[in-house]
This record gives sequence, structure tokens and C-alpha cells, in this order.
Amino acid sequence: MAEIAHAPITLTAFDWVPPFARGQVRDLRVRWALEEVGQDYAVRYHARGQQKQADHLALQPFGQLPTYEEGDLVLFESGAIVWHVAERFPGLLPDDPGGRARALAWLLAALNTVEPPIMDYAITTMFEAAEPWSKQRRPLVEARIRLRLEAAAGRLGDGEWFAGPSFTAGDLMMVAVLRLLDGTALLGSFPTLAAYVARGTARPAFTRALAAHMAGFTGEPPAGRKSPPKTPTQQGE
Ligand SMILES: N[C@@H](CCC(=O)N[C@@H](CS)C(=O)NCC(=O)O)C(=O)O
Repeated sequence: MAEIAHAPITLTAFDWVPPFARGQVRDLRVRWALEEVGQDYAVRYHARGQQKQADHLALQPFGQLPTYEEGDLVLFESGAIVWHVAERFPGLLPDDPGGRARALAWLLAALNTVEPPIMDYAITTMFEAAEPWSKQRRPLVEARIRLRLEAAAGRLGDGEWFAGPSFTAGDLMMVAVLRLLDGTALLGSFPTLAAYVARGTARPAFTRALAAHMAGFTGEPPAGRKSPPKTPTQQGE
């Protein structure tokens, strides 16, 4: 239930990212899942750039984080890792096969249907904000997100969680993805979804995971690093 030096499970995480990205790097999703199921874990921290070196590429072919090691098992992709944790340890899935399949559907919906337009928004408003096409693209990108949020809000209705009466790995991933929009007018215009995100992030396991994630940023920025791009909030969202 905590990040400790020696544990049967080891994750990788960055020791430094710009302030706007802290609280959003994807090791947080894995930490959250492990906190929900009560498993300790160790973290191997990487400086920026180290994720492209051969020893890490052997674990993660795309040179990204997080990774997960447990005995002989090496996993990459935060969705696959969270799903593995949910299947391996009780606490994130119901017992019935139908309920488990529904949880998987929401986990995949979060990553495959909801997150892509939200990442596009992050690219447009932050990483490529200075590019001449970004301003023009923004209304289109926002409209695509709104379509997804409308559909999700319609399905959630006045329910508490997406895949059934209890919190599941599917909700963990939906909350993790939707909170990328925390503080924006986009999420704010869907009060039931904003409340859903608040419900998910109020869970003690999330609070512990976020605290450990934030405490891990003890490294230095890479040499020659320019000042970070502005957050959506700073840009008037
Ligand atoms: N689909 C991957 C995405 C992983 C990803 O984008 N990781 C980012 C941190 S959140 C990263 O490693 N960025 C550095 C890079 O791509 O070089 C997952 O969910 O694990």
C-alpha cells in the first residue's frame, strides 16, 4: 500500500517533469491501482531521456513510461498494467464475468475513445500552442471532446460509477482520463462528470497514489530545458 525500496512489484517513473505535467504522468494510474488493491511497490526513477536507452527499451519498446515488473513478468502500457493488477489482486473488479467484461469495456473506452481527443486538446493548447494551425484547430478539437463527454454523461446519468454499482478498474481509467480536463470549462459544463471525477479522486487510494507520485519529482530538469508551455488554465480555459 506504499512506495517502498524493496517490493515484489517495481514500476518506472520520471524523477522530473515540468510542473504542468506533475499529477498527470501515467505512472499515477498504476500507483492508484496498486493502492486500491493494497499492494506495496518499488519505483525505479528515470531522468528525462533515459527512457530511450537500451535497458529501458528492452522493457518498453516505445521508450515510454510506466513499466511494471513482477517476477518474470514485464509489462508496458498503463491500461494493460492496470488490467493485470485488477485481475491479479482483489479489489478492482466484481466477481461475475459479465461485470468484469463491462469494467474492461470502460477501461478501453477511456483509453481508446475518450483519451485521444483529450490528448489532442493537450497538444493543441500546450505542446503545439505556438504553431500557426493550433488556434484554428482548437474549436474542432473541443467539439470532438464535447461529443464524447455528452455521450459519457448520458450513460452515467445519475449513477455513481460506469461499469456497475461499485468502483472498478474501468472507473479508475475513466477518472484518470477525464481529470486531464480538470479545471477546464469543457469538464465544468458537464457537472455530473465533474462530480464523478471528484468522487474518484476523493478515494483514499488516489490521494495516497498522488502524494507518492508528486514526492517522486526530486530530479533536475534536463540541461538547456526551455520554460514549460502554459497550462490550459493559464491560457484562459
Ligand atoms: N500508451 C502509453 C503512453 C505512455 C506515455 O505516453 N508515457 C509518457 C509519460 S505519461 C512518456 O513516457 N513520455 C516520454 C516519451 O514519450 O518519450 C501508456 O498508457 O502507458
